[in-house]
Amino acid sequence: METINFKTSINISSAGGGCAMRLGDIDGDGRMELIMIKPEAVSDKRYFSHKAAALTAISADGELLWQLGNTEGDETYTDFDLPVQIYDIDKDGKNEVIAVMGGELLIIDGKTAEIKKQIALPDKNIGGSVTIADLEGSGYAQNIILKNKFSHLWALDANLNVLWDFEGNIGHAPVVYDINGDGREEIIAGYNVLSATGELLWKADMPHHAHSVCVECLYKPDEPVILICGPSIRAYTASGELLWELSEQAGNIVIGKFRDNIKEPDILILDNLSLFDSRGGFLYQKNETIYLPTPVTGFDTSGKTYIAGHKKEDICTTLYDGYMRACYTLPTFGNIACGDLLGDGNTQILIYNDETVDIYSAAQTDLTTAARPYPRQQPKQYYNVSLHNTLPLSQLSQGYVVDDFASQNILKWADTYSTLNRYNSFAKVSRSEFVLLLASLLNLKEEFSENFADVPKESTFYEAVGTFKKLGILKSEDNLFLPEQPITVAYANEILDKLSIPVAFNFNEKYEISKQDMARLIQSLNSAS
Ligand SMILES: [Ca+2]
Ligand SMILES: [Ca+2]
Ligand SMILES: [Ca+2]
Repeated sequence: METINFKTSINISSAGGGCAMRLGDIDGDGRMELIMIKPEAVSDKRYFSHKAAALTAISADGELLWQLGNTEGDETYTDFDLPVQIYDIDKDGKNEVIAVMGGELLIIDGKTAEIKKQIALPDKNIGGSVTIADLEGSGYAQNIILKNKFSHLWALDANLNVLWDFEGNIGHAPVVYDINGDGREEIIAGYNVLSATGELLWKADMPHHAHSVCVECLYKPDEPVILICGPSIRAYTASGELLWELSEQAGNIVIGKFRDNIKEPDILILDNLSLFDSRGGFLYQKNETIYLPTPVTGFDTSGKTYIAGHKKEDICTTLYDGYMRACYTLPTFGNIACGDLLGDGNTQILIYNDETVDIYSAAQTDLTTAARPYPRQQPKQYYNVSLHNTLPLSQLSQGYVVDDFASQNILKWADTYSTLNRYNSFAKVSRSEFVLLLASLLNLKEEFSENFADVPKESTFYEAVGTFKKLGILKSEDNLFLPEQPITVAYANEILDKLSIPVAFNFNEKYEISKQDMARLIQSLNSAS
Protein backbone atom coordinates (compact mmCIF):
# COMPACT_ATOMS: atom_id res chain seq x y z
CA MET A 1 0.00 0.00 0.00
CA GLU A 2 1.27 3.40 -0.96
CA THR A 3 1.08 6.54 1.18
CA ILE A 4 0.16 9.69 -0.70
CA ASN A 5 1.91 12.80 0.52
CA PHE A 6 1.16 15.27 -2.27
CA LYS A 7 -0.96 17.41 -0.04
CA THR A 8 -1.97 21.05 0.24
CA SER A 9 -3.57 22.12 3.51
CA ILE A 10 -5.86 25.11 3.60
CA ASN A 11 -7.46 26.78 6.58
CA ILE A 12 -11.25 26.81 6.59
CA SER A 13 -11.86 27.82 10.21
CA SER A 14 -13.47 31.10 9.04
CA ALA A 15 -16.41 29.01 7.76
CA GLY A 16 -17.44 28.32 11.34
CA GLY A 17 -16.81 24.59 11.77
CA GLY A 18 -19.21 21.70 11.30
CA CYS A 19 -19.71 22.45 7.61
CA ALA A 20 -20.57 20.41 4.53
CA MET A 21 -18.79 21.12 1.25
CA ARG A 22 -19.79 21.77 -2.35
CA LEU A 23 -17.35 22.14 -5.26
CA GLY A 24 -17.74 24.22 -8.41
CA ASP A 25 -16.13 26.97 -10.49
CA ILE A 26 -17.98 29.96 -9.05
CA ASP A 27 -15.73 32.72 -10.42
CA GLY A 28 -15.18 31.40 -13.94
CA ASP A 29 -11.40 31.03 -13.78
CA GLY A 30 -11.44 27.31 -14.66
CA ARG A 31 -10.70 26.07 -11.14
CA MET A 32 -13.28 24.71 -8.75
CA GLU A 33 -13.82 26.61 -5.54
CA LEU A 34 -15.01 25.23 -2.21
CA ILE A 35 -18.30 26.36 -0.74
CA MET A 36 -18.51 25.51 2.95
CA ILE A 37 -22.09 25.25 4.23
CA LYS A 38 -22.82 25.86 7.89
CA PRO A 39 -26.15 24.22 8.82
CA GLU A 40 -28.87 26.08 10.70
CA ALA A 41 -30.01 24.40 13.91
CA VAL A 42 -33.41 22.66 13.89
CA SER A 43 -35.58 21.72 16.88
CA ASP A 44 -35.82 18.01 15.95
CA LYS A 45 -33.83 16.41 13.12
CA ARG A 46 -36.34 13.59 12.80
CA TYR A 47 -39.07 15.91 11.60
CA PHE A 48 -37.44 19.07 10.30
CA SER A 49 -34.90 19.56 7.55
CA HIS A 50 -31.94 21.90 7.65
CA LYS A 51 -31.44 25.22 5.94
CA ALA A 52 -28.05 26.87 5.41
CA ALA A 53 -27.01 29.30 8.15
CA ALA A 54 -23.87 30.51 6.38
CA LEU A 55 -21.95 30.02 3.15
CA THR A 56 -18.22 30.58 2.82
CA ALA A 57 -16.45 30.53 -0.56
CA ILE A 58 -12.78 29.58 -0.53
CA SER A 59 -10.42 29.15 -3.49
CA ALA A 60 -8.56 25.89 -4.08
CA ASP A 61 -5.41 27.51 -2.72
CA GLY A 62 -7.10 28.77 0.42
CA GLU A 63 -8.13 32.36 -0.26
CA LEU A 64 -11.36 33.47 1.46
CA LEU A 65 -13.49 34.83 -1.42
CA TRP A 66 -16.78 35.73 0.26
CA GLN A 67 -19.09 34.84 3.09
CA LEU A 68 -22.84 35.16 3.67
CA GLY A 69 -24.87 34.49 6.83
CA ASN A 70 -24.01 33.72 10.40
CA THR A 71 -21.26 31.20 11.13
CA GLU A 72 -21.66 31.17 14.91
CA GLY A 73 -24.25 28.43 15.54
CA ASP A 74 -23.43 25.12 17.21
CA GLU A 75 -25.06 22.84 14.65
CA THR A 76 -22.64 20.58 12.82
CA TYR A 77 -23.08 18.62 9.62
CA THR A 78 -23.57 14.92 10.26
CA ASP A 79 -26.10 12.62 8.64
CA PHE A 80 -28.48 15.01 6.92
CA ASP A 81 -28.67 16.80 3.58
CA LEU A 82 -28.27 20.51 3.04
CA PRO A 83 -30.12 22.68 0.50
CA VAL A 84 -27.22 24.21 -1.42
CA GLN A 85 -25.94 23.55 -4.95
CA ILE A 86 -23.60 25.24 -7.42
CA TYR A 87 -25.00 25.51 -10.95
CA ASP A 88 -25.55 27.91 -13.84
CA ILE A 89 -29.31 28.07 -13.29
CA ASP A 90 -29.90 31.21 -15.40
CA LYS A 91 -27.80 29.85 -18.26
CA ASP A 92 -25.54 32.89 -18.65
CA GLY A 93 -22.33 30.82 -18.67
CA LYS A 94 -21.50 31.52 -15.02
CA ASN A 95 -22.32 29.37 -12.02
CA GLU A 96 -24.59 30.57 -9.27
CA VAL A 97 -24.87 29.29 -5.73
CA ILE A 98 -28.45 28.17 -5.08
CA ALA A 99 -29.32 28.05 -1.41
CA VAL A 100 -32.23 27.80 1.00
CA MET A 101 -31.28 30.25 3.72
CA GLY A 102 -33.23 32.33 6.22
CA GLY A 103 -36.72 31.57 4.89
CA GLU A 104 -35.78 32.28 1.29
CA LEU A 105 -34.50 30.56 -1.80
CA LEU A 106 -31.50 32.57 -2.96
CA ILE A 107 -29.78 32.62 -6.33
CA ILE A 108 -26.35 34.04 -5.54
CA ASP A 109 -23.81 35.28 -8.08
CA GLY A 110 -20.92 32.88 -7.58
CA LYS A 111 -18.22 35.47 -8.17
CA THR A 112 -19.54 38.52 -6.33
CA ALA A 113 -21.95 36.90 -3.81
CA GLU A 114 -24.57 39.43 -4.92
CA ILE A 115 -28.14 38.10 -4.65
CA LYS A 116 -29.38 37.76 -8.25
CA LYS A 117 -32.83 36.51 -7.34
CA GLN A 118 -34.72 35.57 -4.22
CA ILE A 119 -38.16 34.31 -3.30
CA ALA A 120 -39.90 33.61 -0.04
CA LEU A 121 -40.12 29.83 0.44
CA PRO A 122 -43.48 28.31 -0.58
CA ASP A 123 -43.48 26.64 2.87
CA LYS A 124 -41.50 27.49 5.97
CA ASN A 125 -40.38 23.88 6.55
CA ILE A 126 -38.58 23.62 3.22
CA GLY A 127 -34.92 22.67 3.51
CA GLY A 128 -32.67 19.63 3.28
CA SER A 129 -32.13 19.52 -0.45
CA VAL A 130 -32.09 21.45 -3.70
CA THR A 131 -32.48 19.31 -6.83
CA ILE A 132 -32.03 20.71 -10.31
CA ALA A 133 -34.02 19.13 -13.14
CA ASP A 134 -35.12 19.60 -16.73
CA LEU A 135 -38.87 19.20 -16.26
CA GLU A 136 -39.79 21.23 -19.30
CA GLY A 137 -37.73 19.36 -21.86
CA SER A 138 -35.65 22.37 -22.94
CA GLY A 139 -32.46 20.28 -22.95
CA TYR A 140 -30.97 22.40 -20.17
CA ALA A 141 -32.00 21.86 -16.56
CA GLN A 142 -33.53 25.04 -15.11
CA ASN A 143 -36.16 23.70 -12.74
CA ILE A 144 -35.58 23.56 -9.00
CA ILE A 145 -37.20 20.97 -6.73
CA LEU A 146 -37.53 21.81 -3.05
CA LYS A 147 -38.92 19.68 -0.24
CA ASN A 148 -39.66 19.46 3.45
CA LYS A 149 -38.28 16.59 5.53
CA PHE A 150 -40.33 13.63 4.26
CA SER A 151 -43.81 14.50 3.01
CA HIS A 152 -44.10 17.37 0.52
CA LEU A 153 -42.16 18.65 -2.49
CA TRP A 154 -42.44 21.63 -4.79
CA ALA A 155 -41.24 22.05 -8.39
CA LEU A 156 -40.29 25.53 -9.58
CA ASP A 157 -39.86 26.95 -13.08
CA ALA A 158 -36.86 29.00 -14.26
CA ASN A 159 -38.44 32.15 -12.78
CA LEU A 160 -38.85 30.42 -9.42
CA ASN A 161 -42.65 30.20 -9.66
CA VAL A 162 -44.20 27.03 -8.24
CA LEU A 163 -45.25 24.76 -11.13
CA TRP A 164 -46.79 22.02 -8.98
CA ASP A 165 -46.40 20.31 -5.65
CA PHE A 166 -46.74 16.73 -4.43
CA GLU A 167 -47.48 15.12 -1.09
CA GLY A 168 -46.42 11.56 -0.23
CA ASN A 169 -43.69 9.45 1.37
CA ILE A 170 -40.86 11.19 -0.49
CA GLY A 171 -37.82 9.98 1.45
CA HIS A 172 -34.52 11.84 1.21
CA ALA A 173 -33.32 13.95 -1.75
CA PRO A 174 -35.15 13.06 -5.00
CA VAL A 175 -33.38 11.72 -8.07
CA VAL A 176 -34.19 13.07 -11.52
CA TYR A 177 -33.72 11.08 -14.73
CA ASP A 178 -35.50 10.89 -18.07
CA ILE A 179 -36.75 7.33 -17.60
CA ASN A 180 -39.02 7.27 -20.66
CA GLY A 181 -36.76 9.12 -23.11
CA ASP A 182 -39.17 11.99 -23.90
CA GLY A 183 -36.58 14.66 -23.05
CA ARG A 184 -38.14 15.63 -19.71
CA GLU A 185 -36.76 14.31 -16.46
CA GLU A 186 -39.03 12.29 -14.22
CA ILE A 187 -38.64 12.51 -10.45
CA ILE A 188 -38.08 9.55 -8.15
CA ALA A 189 -39.03 10.94 -4.77
CA GLY A 190 -38.66 8.15 -2.25
CA TYR A 191 -41.10 5.43 -3.27
CA ASN A 192 -42.94 7.67 -5.75
CA VAL A 193 -42.15 8.01 -9.43
CA LEU A 194 -43.54 11.30 -10.70
CA SER A 195 -43.94 12.67 -14.21
CA ALA A 196 -42.34 16.01 -15.10
CA THR A 197 -45.74 17.58 -14.46
CA GLY A 198 -46.07 16.11 -10.99
CA GLU A 199 -48.45 13.21 -11.63
CA LEU A 200 -47.82 9.98 -9.76
CA LEU A 201 -46.82 7.40 -12.40
CA TRP A 202 -46.31 4.51 -10.00
CA LYS A 203 -45.21 3.78 -6.50
CA ALA A 204 -43.03 1.14 -4.79
CA ASP A 205 -45.04 -0.59 -2.11
CA MET A 206 -42.41 -0.65 0.63
CA PRO A 207 -42.50 0.17 4.36
CA HIS A 208 -40.73 3.01 6.25
CA HIS A 209 -39.02 5.39 3.83
CA ALA A 210 -36.48 5.29 1.01
CA HIS A 211 -32.87 6.25 1.61
CA SER A 212 -30.98 5.97 -1.63
CA VAL A 213 -32.28 5.93 -5.20
CA CYS A 214 -30.25 5.15 -8.29
CA VAL A 215 -31.19 4.95 -11.98
CA GLU A 216 -28.98 3.15 -14.47
CA CYS A 217 -29.33 1.17 -17.70
CA LEU A 218 -28.12 -2.05 -16.07
CA TYR A 219 -28.82 -4.53 -18.87
CA LYS A 220 -29.58 -2.71 -22.12
CA PRO A 221 -28.91 0.83 -23.32
CA ASP A 222 -32.04 3.02 -23.16
CA GLU A 223 -33.71 0.70 -20.64
CA PRO A 224 -33.23 2.36 -17.28
CA VAL A 225 -33.61 0.32 -14.12
CA ILE A 226 -34.67 2.12 -10.95
CA LEU A 227 -33.09 0.91 -7.72
CA ILE A 228 -34.83 1.98 -4.55
CA CYS A 229 -33.20 1.31 -1.17
CA GLY A 230 -35.45 1.20 1.85
CA PRO A 231 -35.47 -1.70 4.32
CA SER A 232 -34.53 -3.80 1.25
CA ILE A 233 -33.19 -2.98 -2.20
CA ARG A 234 -35.60 -3.32 -5.10
CA ALA A 235 -34.99 -3.01 -8.84
CA TYR A 236 -37.86 -1.83 -11.03
CA THR A 237 -38.30 -1.20 -14.73
CA ALA A 238 -39.15 2.35 -15.83
CA SER A 239 -42.82 1.42 -15.84
CA GLY A 240 -42.79 0.02 -12.31
CA GLU A 241 -42.45 -3.73 -12.86
CA LEU A 242 -40.47 -5.36 -10.03
CA LEU A 243 -37.36 -7.11 -11.39
CA TRP A 244 -35.74 -8.40 -8.21
CA GLU A 245 -35.36 -7.71 -4.54
CA LEU A 246 -32.34 -8.00 -2.29
CA SER A 247 -32.80 -8.24 1.47
CA GLU A 248 -30.06 -5.77 2.37
CA GLN A 249 -30.53 -2.40 3.96
CA ALA A 250 -28.56 0.41 2.37
CA GLY A 251 -28.24 4.12 3.02
CA ASN A 252 -26.25 4.71 -0.14
CA ILE A 253 -25.43 2.54 -3.13
CA VAL A 254 -23.31 3.18 -6.19
CA ILE A 255 -23.48 1.36 -9.51
CA GLY A 256 -20.43 0.85 -11.69
CA LYS A 257 -17.90 -1.52 -13.17
CA PHE A 258 -15.76 -1.98 -10.09
CA ARG A 259 -14.24 -5.26 -11.24
CA ASP A 260 -12.21 -5.79 -14.44
CA ASN A 261 -13.73 -7.20 -17.61
CA ILE A 262 -17.35 -7.39 -16.56
CA LYS A 263 -20.23 -6.71 -18.94
CA GLU A 264 -22.91 -5.41 -16.61
CA PRO A 265 -22.12 -3.01 -13.79
CA ASP A 266 -22.02 -4.10 -10.15
CA ILE A 267 -23.95 -2.65 -7.25
CA LEU A 268 -21.87 -1.53 -4.28
CA ILE A 269 -23.51 -0.87 -0.93
CA LEU A 270 -21.35 1.91 0.43
CA ASP A 271 -22.46 1.45 4.05
CA ASN A 272 -20.50 -1.77 4.51
CA LEU A 273 -18.63 -2.16 1.20
CA SER A 274 -20.53 -5.20 0.00
CA LEU A 275 -20.70 -5.86 -3.69
CA PHE A 276 -23.52 -7.48 -5.69
CA ASP A 277 -23.86 -8.17 -9.38
CA SER A 278 -26.42 -6.45 -11.59
CA ARG A 279 -29.13 -9.01 -10.68
CA GLY A 280 -28.57 -8.72 -6.94
CA GLY A 281 -26.28 -11.78 -6.66
CA PHE A 282 -23.79 -11.58 -3.79
CA LEU A 283 -20.14 -11.17 -4.78
CA TYR A 284 -18.29 -10.27 -1.60
CA GLN A 285 -18.17 -8.08 1.44
CA LYS A 286 -15.35 -6.23 3.14
CA ASN A 287 -15.58 -7.50 6.69
CA GLU A 288 -15.08 -4.11 8.27
CA THR A 289 -17.29 -1.14 8.85
CA ILE A 290 -16.09 1.75 6.74
CA TYR A 291 -17.13 5.29 7.56
CA LEU A 292 -17.93 8.03 5.06
CA PRO A 293 -17.14 5.98 1.94
CA THR A 294 -16.96 7.98 -1.27
CA PRO A 295 -16.24 6.68 -4.79
CA VAL A 296 -13.33 8.42 -6.49
CA THR A 297 -12.60 8.23 -10.22
CA GLY A 298 -9.60 9.71 -12.05
CA PHE A 299 -7.38 9.94 -8.98
CA ASP A 300 -4.39 8.33 -10.65
CA THR A 301 -3.61 7.15 -14.18
CA SER A 302 -4.66 3.52 -13.57
CA GLY A 303 -8.23 4.13 -14.75
CA LYS A 304 -9.48 2.51 -11.54
CA THR A 305 -12.32 3.65 -9.35
CA TYR A 306 -11.41 3.79 -5.69
CA ILE A 307 -13.57 3.95 -2.62
CA ALA A 308 -12.22 6.41 -0.07
CA GLY A 309 -13.19 5.81 3.55
CA HIS A 310 -12.15 5.40 7.14
CA LYS A 311 -11.95 2.40 9.37
CA LYS A 312 -13.26 2.94 12.88
CA GLU A 313 -11.11 5.39 14.86
CA ASP A 314 -8.46 5.33 12.18
CA ILE A 315 -6.42 8.48 11.72
CA CYS A 316 -6.01 7.90 7.99
CA THR A 317 -8.20 7.67 4.93
CA THR A 318 -7.81 4.51 2.86
CA LEU A 319 -8.48 4.12 -0.86
CA TYR A 320 -9.87 0.67 -1.72
CA ASP A 321 -9.98 -0.65 -5.25
CA GLY A 322 -12.97 -2.39 -6.87
CA TYR A 323 -12.08 -5.64 -5.10
CA MET A 324 -11.98 -3.76 -1.77
CA ARG A 325 -8.23 -4.14 -1.44
CA ALA A 326 -6.48 -1.24 0.31
CA CYS A 327 -4.33 0.62 -2.27
CA TYR A 328 -3.43 4.01 -0.83
CA THR A 329 -3.30 5.68 2.55
CA LEU A 330 -3.93 9.40 2.88
CA PRO A 331 -2.71 10.49 6.32
CA THR A 332 -5.79 12.60 7.27
CA PHE A 333 -9.13 11.86 8.95
CA GLY A 334 -12.35 13.77 8.26
CA ASN A 335 -15.25 14.26 5.84
CA ILE A 336 -14.40 13.38 2.25
CA ALA A 337 -15.16 15.16 -1.03
CA CYS A 338 -13.50 14.77 -4.40
CA GLY A 339 -13.28 16.76 -7.60
CA ASP A 340 -11.10 17.62 -10.59
CA LEU A 341 -10.24 21.02 -9.13
CA LEU A 342 -8.08 22.24 -12.02
CA GLY A 343 -9.95 20.80 -15.02
CA ASP A 344 -6.98 18.71 -16.13
CA GLY A 345 -8.73 15.34 -15.75
CA ASN A 346 -7.00 14.53 -12.45
CA THR A 347 -9.18 14.25 -9.38
CA GLN A 348 -8.18 15.61 -5.99
CA ILE A 349 -9.44 14.12 -2.74
CA LEU A 350 -10.40 16.68 -0.11
CA ILE A 351 -10.53 15.59 3.53
CA TYR A 352 -11.82 18.19 5.94
CA ASN A 353 -12.60 18.91 9.57
CA ASP A 354 -13.57 22.16 11.34
CA GLU A 355 -10.19 23.77 10.83
CA THR A 356 -8.51 22.44 7.74
CA VAL A 357 -8.99 20.86 4.33
CA ASP A 358 -6.20 18.58 3.17
CA ILE A 359 -6.24 18.36 -0.62
CA TYR A 360 -4.52 15.23 -1.96
CA SER A 361 -3.36 14.62 -5.53
CA ALA A 362 -1.69 11.53 -6.96
CA ALA A 363 1.18 13.70 -8.22
CA GLN A 364 2.67 17.09 -7.41
CA THR A 365 0.01 19.68 -8.32
CA ASP A 366 -0.10 23.47 -8.37
CA LEU A 367 -3.58 24.45 -7.18
CA THR A 368 -3.14 28.12 -8.05
CA THR A 369 -3.74 27.77 -11.80
CA ALA A 370 -6.46 26.14 -13.88
CA ALA A 371 -5.63 23.86 -16.79
CA ARG A 372 -7.68 26.19 -19.02
CA PRO A 373 -8.74 29.76 -18.25
CA TYR A 374 -12.39 29.21 -19.16
CA PRO A 375 -15.44 28.93 -16.95
CA ARG A 376 -16.27 25.34 -16.05
CA GLN A 377 -19.78 23.99 -16.40
CA GLN A 378 -21.14 21.92 -13.52
CA PRO A 379 -21.91 18.31 -14.41
CA LYS A 380 -24.74 16.51 -12.63
CA GLN A 381 -22.57 14.91 -9.98
CA TYR A 382 -21.71 18.40 -8.69
CA TYR A 383 -25.06 20.14 -9.15
CA ASN A 384 -27.26 17.48 -7.58
CA VAL A 385 -25.15 16.58 -4.58
CA SER A 386 -26.90 14.70 -1.79
CA LEU A 387 -25.86 12.54 1.10
CA HIS A 388 -27.74 9.41 0.00
CA ASN A 389 -27.76 9.46 -3.79
CA THR A 390 -24.58 8.80 -5.76
CA LEU A 391 -24.67 8.89 -9.55
CA PRO A 392 -23.75 5.65 -11.31
CA LEU A 393 -20.11 5.81 -12.38
CA SER A 394 -21.14 5.74 -16.06
CA GLN A 395 -23.00 9.01 -15.55
CA LEU A 396 -20.08 10.86 -13.97
CA SER A 397 -18.31 13.44 -16.05
CA GLN A 398 -14.83 12.60 -14.91
CA GLY A 399 -12.47 15.39 -15.81
CA TYR A 400 -15.47 16.90 -17.56
CA VAL A 401 -15.29 14.49 -20.46
CA VAL A 402 -18.79 15.04 -21.75
CA ASP A 403 -19.83 15.46 -25.32
CA ASP A 404 -19.85 19.18 -24.85
CA PHE A 405 -16.73 21.00 -25.92
CA ALA A 406 -17.00 23.83 -23.44
CA SER A 407 -16.73 21.80 -20.30
CA GLN A 408 -14.09 19.17 -20.68
CA ASN A 409 -10.53 18.20 -20.55
CA ILE A 410 -9.30 18.50 -24.12
CA LEU A 411 -6.66 15.82 -24.00
CA LYS A 412 -8.96 13.28 -22.41
CA TRP A 413 -11.62 14.18 -24.93
CA ALA A 414 -9.09 13.63 -27.69
CA ASP A 415 -8.05 10.36 -26.16
CA THR A 416 -11.61 9.10 -26.24
CA TYR A 417 -12.45 10.21 -29.74
CA SER A 418 -9.22 9.14 -31.38
CA THR A 419 -10.18 5.53 -30.71
CA LEU A 420 -11.79 3.76 -33.65
CA ASN A 421 -15.48 2.87 -33.64
CA ARG A 422 -16.34 4.99 -30.70
CA TYR A 423 -20.00 6.01 -30.77
CA ASN A 424 -20.35 9.25 -32.80
CA SER A 425 -16.59 9.56 -33.42
CA PHE A 426 -17.46 10.47 -36.97
CA ALA A 427 -19.83 13.32 -36.18
CA LYS A 428 -18.76 16.61 -37.74
CA VAL A 429 -16.97 19.30 -35.79
CA SER A 430 -18.54 22.75 -36.16
CA ARG A 431 -16.55 25.94 -36.64
CA SER A 432 -17.33 27.09 -33.12
CA GLU A 433 -16.28 23.77 -31.62
CA PHE A 434 -13.02 23.85 -33.57
CA VAL A 435 -12.16 27.32 -32.32
CA LEU A 436 -13.15 26.51 -28.76
CA LEU A 437 -11.03 23.37 -28.69
CA LEU A 438 -8.00 25.11 -30.12
CA ALA A 439 -8.33 28.14 -27.86
CA SER A 440 -8.56 25.80 -24.90
CA LEU A 441 -5.65 23.66 -25.96
CA LEU A 442 -3.42 26.68 -26.60
CA ASN A 443 -4.70 28.60 -23.56
CA LEU A 444 -5.54 31.61 -25.71
CA LYS A 445 -7.54 34.35 -24.10
CA GLU A 446 -7.57 38.04 -25.06
CA GLU A 447 -9.62 41.04 -24.04
CA PHE A 448 -11.88 42.05 -26.91
CA SER A 449 -14.63 44.56 -27.50
CA GLU A 450 -16.40 43.14 -30.52
CA ASN A 451 -17.44 39.76 -31.77
CA PHE A 452 -19.21 38.42 -34.88
CA ALA A 453 -22.91 39.25 -35.19
CA ASP A 454 -23.94 35.59 -35.07
CA VAL A 455 -21.97 34.66 -31.94
CA PRO A 456 -24.34 35.06 -28.99
CA LYS A 457 -22.88 36.44 -25.81
CA GLU A 458 -24.21 33.54 -23.72
CA SER A 459 -22.71 30.90 -26.03
CA THR A 460 -19.95 28.67 -24.69
CA PHE A 461 -17.68 29.67 -27.55
CA TYR A 462 -18.17 33.46 -27.24
CA GLU A 463 -14.81 34.12 -25.57
CA ALA A 464 -12.83 31.77 -27.78
CA VAL A 465 -14.23 33.19 -31.04
CA GLY A 466 -13.83 36.77 -29.77
CA THR A 467 -10.22 36.04 -28.87
CA PHE A 468 -9.50 34.58 -32.32
CA LYS A 469 -11.16 37.56 -34.01
CA LYS A 470 -9.08 39.99 -31.95
CA LEU A 471 -5.90 38.11 -32.89
CA GLY A 472 -6.82 38.47 -36.58
CA ILE A 473 -7.16 34.70 -37.01
CA LEU A 474 -10.82 34.87 -37.99
CA LYS A 475 -12.02 37.34 -40.57
CA SER A 476 -15.23 37.77 -42.48
CA GLU A 477 -16.56 40.46 -44.77
CA ASP A 478 -20.16 40.35 -43.59
CA ASN A 479 -19.24 40.01 -39.86
CA LEU A 480 -20.72 36.51 -39.72
CA PHE A 481 -18.83 33.50 -38.36
CA LEU A 482 -21.43 30.77 -39.12
CA PRO A 483 -20.67 28.97 -35.85
CA GLU A 484 -22.79 25.87 -36.47
CA GLN A 485 -21.38 25.15 -39.94
CA PRO A 486 -19.15 22.05 -40.15
CA ILE A 487 -15.52 23.06 -40.45
CA THR A 488 -13.77 22.14 -43.70
CA VAL A 489 -10.12 21.22 -44.10
CA ALA A 490 -9.51 24.44 -46.02
CA TYR A 491 -10.93 26.64 -43.28
CA ALA A 492 -9.22 24.67 -40.51
CA ASN A 493 -5.84 24.81 -42.24
CA GLU A 494 -6.18 28.55 -42.71
CA ILE A 495 -6.68 28.97 -38.97
CA LEU A 496 -3.79 26.63 -38.12
CA ASP A 497 -1.56 28.53 -40.54
CA LYS A 498 -2.35 31.86 -38.88
CA LEU A 499 -1.50 30.31 -35.54
CA SER A 500 1.85 29.19 -37.05
CA ILE A 501 0.99 25.57 -36.36
CA PRO A 502 2.86 23.37 -38.82
CA VAL A 503 0.61 20.34 -38.40
CA ALA A 504 -2.30 20.54 -40.79
CA PHE A 505 -4.98 18.26 -42.17
CA ASN A 506 -3.72 16.48 -45.25
CA PHE A 507 -7.17 15.81 -46.77
CA ASN A 508 -9.29 17.09 -49.58
CA GLU A 509 -9.89 20.79 -48.82
CA LYS A 510 -13.66 20.39 -48.88
CA TYR A 511 -13.64 17.48 -46.43
CA GLU A 512 -15.54 18.22 -43.25
CA ILE A 513 -13.54 17.37 -40.16
CA SER A 514 -14.87 14.68 -37.79
CA LYS A 515 -14.43 14.45 -34.04
CA GLN A 516 -11.91 11.71 -34.58
CA ASP A 517 -9.84 13.85 -36.97
CA MET A 518 -9.93 16.67 -34.47
CA ALA A 519 -8.96 14.37 -31.63
CA ARG A 520 -5.91 13.20 -33.57
CA LEU A 521 -4.89 16.76 -34.39
CA ILE A 522 -5.06 17.67 -30.70
CA GLN A 523 -2.97 14.67 -29.78
CA SER A 524 -0.33 15.47 -32.36
CA LEU A 525 -0.18 19.12 -31.28
CA ASN A 526 0.15 18.04 -27.69
CA SER A 527 2.96 15.60 -28.34
CA ALA A 528 4.78 18.16 -30.54
CA SER A 529 4.69 20.83 -27.81
CA1 LIG B 1 -12.93 29.18 -10.12
CA1 LIG C 1 -25.45 31.79 -14.31
CA1 LIG D 1 -39.15 11.68 -19.39
